[in-house]
Amino acid sequence: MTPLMQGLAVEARALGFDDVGVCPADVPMPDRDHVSAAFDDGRLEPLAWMAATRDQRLDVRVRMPAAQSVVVVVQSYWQGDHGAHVNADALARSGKIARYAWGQDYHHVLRRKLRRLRKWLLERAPGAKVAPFNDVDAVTERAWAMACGLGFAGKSGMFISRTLGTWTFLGGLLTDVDLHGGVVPERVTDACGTCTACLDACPTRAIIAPHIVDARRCLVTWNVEEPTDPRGDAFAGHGWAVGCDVCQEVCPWNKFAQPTREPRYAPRHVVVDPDAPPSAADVKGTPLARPGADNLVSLARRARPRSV
Ligand code: B12
Ligand code: SF4
Ligand code: SF4
Repeated sequence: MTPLMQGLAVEARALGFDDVGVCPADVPMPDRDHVSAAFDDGRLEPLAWMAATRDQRLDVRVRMPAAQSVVVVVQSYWQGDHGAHVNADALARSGKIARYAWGQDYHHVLRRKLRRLRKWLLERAPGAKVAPFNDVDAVTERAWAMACGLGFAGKSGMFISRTLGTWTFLGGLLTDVDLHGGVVPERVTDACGTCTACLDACPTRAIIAPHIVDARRCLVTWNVEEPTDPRGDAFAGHGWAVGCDVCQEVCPWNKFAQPTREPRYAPRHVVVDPDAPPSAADVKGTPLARPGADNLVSLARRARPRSV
């Protein structure tokens, strides 16, 4: 790691990121063949927008040919269980919202912080190319978090930090500045051991084998990404109106979860009550805008079919 990267890491932590790492952009992307296979086997088929950027997802230098470094940041969003924020009656009659979607949209929060990190770097490396990425950008973030030595991908597919668990968002910077000084970080070895809790608990058997999530079966595909697609009706909501946290709730690595330091993630909505759903104005600026306010009642009904 160069002195410039050491400074950037201090800045990243001051901005509220909980971990940060860097690696050379030309290291082979971890799990590249597995990501490629997910496209070939049709597991990502409902997410048509991904196929259009397949090449970039397999190689960051397609996105930025001059890239020298990949910086990855990790931010905890852990705020406890649903029961800590809503009473038992409301919980029983409502569809649950996955924890990532309780507060302000993480895309807005991370993007703002990453833009500030980019500005910090540009002040010290004028004229450099620096491209922030987060979620919707075609960078396979879990793979690069592993390449930066920040953790490993569990059998659930989740990126697991040994110090933060799984309740984290990822993002980063792609840049033509050499921030690694030729040092390739040591990888964190897979530490699932003999545990199979996530495979056993997944309500739709979407984790079809260790490390392999079939997006065609994952609840999140049908209650966030494609909420109106009739194919989603094949899967009951299993209590979840938006997203699903089951494979994280059972993960023993989450005993290391750290409470988020981000006030903008303070819970606004933790359940969708089908009799009192949030309005379009209520969900503006939150991840609930993705499935859309118009779909929340039907998603809550699918989550709790007997309660309506
Ligand atoms: C498409 C997508 C989805 C899809 C498909 C998920 C999937 N597992 O493929 C759907 C809509 C289902 C989804 C669900 C969720 N997502 Co999502 N999603 C993405 C997105 C945009 C791309 C992921 C991707 O490329 N998938 C293709 C697969 C093949 O790649 P991968 O998931 O990265 O898998 C890695 C490993 O599992 C491993 N691997 C894959 N197959 C195999 C096979 C073997 C044998 C081995 C050894 C390894 C291996 O290789 C990959 C790279 O290392 C990323 C953001 C991004 N730009 O990367 C967010 C992202 C992965 N999602 C995120 C989150 C939070 C979620 C949910 C938890 C949301 C929720 N609570 O409702 C769930 C978790 C479901 C799960 N168990 O994975 C976070 C994950 C953070 C973390 N700590 O891991 C990300 C990084 C967004 C972000 N910026 O924070 N997601
Ligand atoms: S998010 Fe839910 S449905 Fe998707 S893999 Fe995890 S437990 Fe299964
Ligand atoms: S629940 Fe167990 S098998 Fe699944 S990711 Fe966590 S440690 Fe690994």
